[in-house]
Amino acid sequence: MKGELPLKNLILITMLIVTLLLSACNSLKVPKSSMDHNMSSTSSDVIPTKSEWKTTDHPKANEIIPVTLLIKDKSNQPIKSFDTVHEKKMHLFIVSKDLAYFLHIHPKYKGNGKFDFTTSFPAGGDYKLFSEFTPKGAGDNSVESHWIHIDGETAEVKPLVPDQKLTKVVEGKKVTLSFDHIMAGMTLHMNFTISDATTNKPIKNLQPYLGAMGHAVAMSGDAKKYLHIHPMTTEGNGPKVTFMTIFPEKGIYKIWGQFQHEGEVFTVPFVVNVAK
Ligand SMILES: [Cu+2]
Repeated sequence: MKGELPLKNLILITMLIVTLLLSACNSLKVPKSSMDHNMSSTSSDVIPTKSEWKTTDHPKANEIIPVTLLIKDKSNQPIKSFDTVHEKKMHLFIVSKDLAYFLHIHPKYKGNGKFDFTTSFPAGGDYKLFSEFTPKGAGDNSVESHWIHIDGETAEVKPLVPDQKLTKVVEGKKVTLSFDHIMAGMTLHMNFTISDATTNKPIKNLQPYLGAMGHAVAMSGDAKKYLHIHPMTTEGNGPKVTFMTIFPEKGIYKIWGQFQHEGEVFTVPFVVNVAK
């Protein structure tokens, strides 16, 4: 009996290591394909897609605008089934060209590759729409993006300037962003630490939002690179939520963290400079 113990321990330890490695792999879901839209068709996990976007002629600011998009495969056939990822078949992000405006919505699936939604734009100008979805059978999500021009008075263009201080107060929450390092092309950890802005007490009762303890989206200053990042652990409900990602290139990025607390979703933006 005694002689079996070390072997049993060895098996247990091996199993533990394997489990840890497997869970590490799962959490290492760096959205490699979505990092660079142009690269998505070369990733083996990603099914190449095309998209067709339709909206009203000359859409105007502050009007409700219907948008439909059709997702097709590379031979122009509609893709008919999609996986539900983070509770939705499609996640859609709308940003103004200067990244000052940000919206995260979920178009409705109408079948036969077609999604639709309505939205309104706060001012005239150019906006970029990023849709993220996973065709059934694909190992990773695809991203289709589209620029839309909105008629109307334009908002003042705000230049993107990296934040001097990575602490912000948003909707009664004090949020601090920190990194283990912030260099392009290397896996990094990005932490959001959230406390109550009035009492300064750490918030430990964040709620899952779309199946994760938080979501983060990052875009390069030119709105070309798009990253949708999920937390690497769903353990605990705050105050610290850690994300893992890779910024594909150096430069200025805007990051929006989204979290849910007491039934309300709040969005906290930061602008950072990613070094080479
Ligand atoms: Cu979403």
